[in-house]
Amino acid sequence: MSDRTIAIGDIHGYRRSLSALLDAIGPRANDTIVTLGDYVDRGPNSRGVIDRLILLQGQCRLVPLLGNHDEMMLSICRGKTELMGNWLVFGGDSTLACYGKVPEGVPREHIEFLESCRDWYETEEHFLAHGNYYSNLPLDSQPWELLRWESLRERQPFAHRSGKTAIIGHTAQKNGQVLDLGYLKCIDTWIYGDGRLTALELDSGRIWQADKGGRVSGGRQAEGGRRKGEGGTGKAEGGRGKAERGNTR
Ligand SMILES: [Mn+2]
Repeated sequence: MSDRTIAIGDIHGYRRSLSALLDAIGPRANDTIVTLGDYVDRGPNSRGVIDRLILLQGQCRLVPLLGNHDEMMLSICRGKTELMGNWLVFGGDSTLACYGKVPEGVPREHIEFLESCRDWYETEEHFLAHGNYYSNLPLDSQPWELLRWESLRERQPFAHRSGKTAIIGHTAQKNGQVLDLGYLKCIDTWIYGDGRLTALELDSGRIWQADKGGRVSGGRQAEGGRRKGEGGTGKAEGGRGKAERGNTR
């Protein structure tokens, strides 16, 4: 069997959904799994998610990216306690509760995991990032603030000049479906709300989804070329994009 590259969207503390998804995928040693970030906050078991990802490192090649929520947690664990109020508002309270309610409760191994996360990754035909990108800048010149923090609701980019398809998370698709613009796929399908956790095999377009209870659907091919703009400029969640934004350039 050929080696697969599989992307997994924003997990946000839903360990049960992640485990169910991984059971369905059945990672093999030569597979590459790229997790798009936002492992923590909002859901019930952020600590369990990081534990499961550390375990996954022994089962396949794991490439974890850093999301804006992971960045906040890491900054606070490194002593930037002035960010604490902000973090708690964004769902950090549920994360902290997993670690004895204090940042000092986060084990060294978990901090090292977050420190090992990168900002983006590329394959022959795809590139992967948490939040957004500039279409006209080379991949290695993208500002990290943009990669981690900017929502598609703030700005929907054009196709990247490399010709590679963008695979991103961060902008929750509240219909639970992958946003597919052809040149860009957003696979944050709102597990912390009413949605699901999504995995996408890049070459085949195969999709798996798990709900909060760990029920898995899919293994089906993606429908190609959904309508342009769908889900990219939602009205209902206009406020969240602003609230989530931590940096301005
Ligand atoms: Mn995010």
